Amino acid sequence: MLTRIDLRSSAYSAADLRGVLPRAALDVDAAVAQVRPVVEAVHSEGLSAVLAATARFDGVEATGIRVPADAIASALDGLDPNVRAALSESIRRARLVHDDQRRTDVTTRVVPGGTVTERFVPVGRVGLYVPGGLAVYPSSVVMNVVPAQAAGVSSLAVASPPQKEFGGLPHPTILAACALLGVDEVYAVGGAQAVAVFAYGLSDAGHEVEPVDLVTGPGNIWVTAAKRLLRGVIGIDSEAGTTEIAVLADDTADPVHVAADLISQAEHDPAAASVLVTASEELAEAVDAEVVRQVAVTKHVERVQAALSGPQSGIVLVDDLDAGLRVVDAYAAEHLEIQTADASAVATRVRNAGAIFVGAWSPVSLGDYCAGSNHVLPTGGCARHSSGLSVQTFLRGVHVIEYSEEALREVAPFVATLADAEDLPAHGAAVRARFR
Ligand code: HSO
Ligand code: ZN
Repeated sequence: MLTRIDLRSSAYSAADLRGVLPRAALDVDAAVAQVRPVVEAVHSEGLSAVLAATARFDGVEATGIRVPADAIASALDGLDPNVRAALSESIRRARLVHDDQRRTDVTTRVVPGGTVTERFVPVGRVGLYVPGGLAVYPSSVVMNVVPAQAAGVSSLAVASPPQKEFGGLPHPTILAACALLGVDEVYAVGGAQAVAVFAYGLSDAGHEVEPVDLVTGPGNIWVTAAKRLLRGVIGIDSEAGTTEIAVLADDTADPVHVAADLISQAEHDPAAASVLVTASEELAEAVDAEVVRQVAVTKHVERVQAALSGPQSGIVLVDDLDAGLRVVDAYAAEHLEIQTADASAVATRVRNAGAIFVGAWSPVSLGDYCAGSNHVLPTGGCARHSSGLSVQTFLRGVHVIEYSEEALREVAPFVATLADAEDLPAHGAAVRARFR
């Protein structure tokens, strides 16, 4: 079922590898052109444009977007107790990890009397986007809200598309997750219009929304396009595209597990990518056979089949583990599983991946829900330069500079020399003026 890409006995550079590895092409720029009118309408016309977009794209006729407090409370009351227990555990573990990872301020004494401190300041107000669409992701509420709260963000709003079958509100499980996390500002709005509301706010009487400083959270191509368009007006986390899993495996891996993991992420979207990288032809055969067997009985068979047979998925055959590591580094998967002998040691050699899942007992699904790690991760090769969502996403490092008179006097000649070298003598003068 999976396409074979045979890279054995070939010597590709990292850049060439990127060209031959399977990857979905997402034309965000084309989508930017399409969302621009929606975003501009929200900016200039406010609520009426939001409601028009909601009617057009979500098929929901609404008079406002704020989800009433009692709807959030009753969503929690109606939540299946098992789901509540599982979400609570997911929150508890995510808090353990994210609270622990909050950076502390660092002061460096550069010279006697001269210090530079990096002070970490939380972003003031954040908008968290939670997708609706093919699947409902209360887990993404957890993954966005927990790091923001761990960072100390004081004002948090969530937006999620209105659902016809739930009276134009976001899915009740999403509302319940908000309630569990203590988030009470929730909007029933999706797509580009949601990002526009976050960026510009709304000033319609009785429907006011404060603009936010930063928008995070995954979304479909329209959400991504709107984030790209509005970046600058707002900060954004990263452009989260369709889910990817790469598995680096050797003949010690269990093909049943590898196939199950490839299928698990293919379940998200027909454009999802599942890639196995191995030097073992035997494993490749066994995984392929297992995939066929398991796909036949999986619930979302059409989606999974489309994802696995698409050009973005496949089995990459390599000469050996070293070549496999070069491939996974070039691919820079959102999720990378290491299912090899001595997996921890192999994992330390990986440089590019959104998150690394080590060994037989750490599947991606664990990280999607309950490992404590974050599941909002860079896709499309962005793991080469970006990190997933974390407490750091919601903090800014501000340098605080404090020098004494003596410390400044001592360094003044160097400042003056560099200022002259850049032909910016007023810079030097600003220092000299203090010592006349
Ligand atoms: N694998 C997705 C996250 C997710 N999975 C949510 C299930 N629910 C992107 O990391
Ligand atoms: Zn997933």
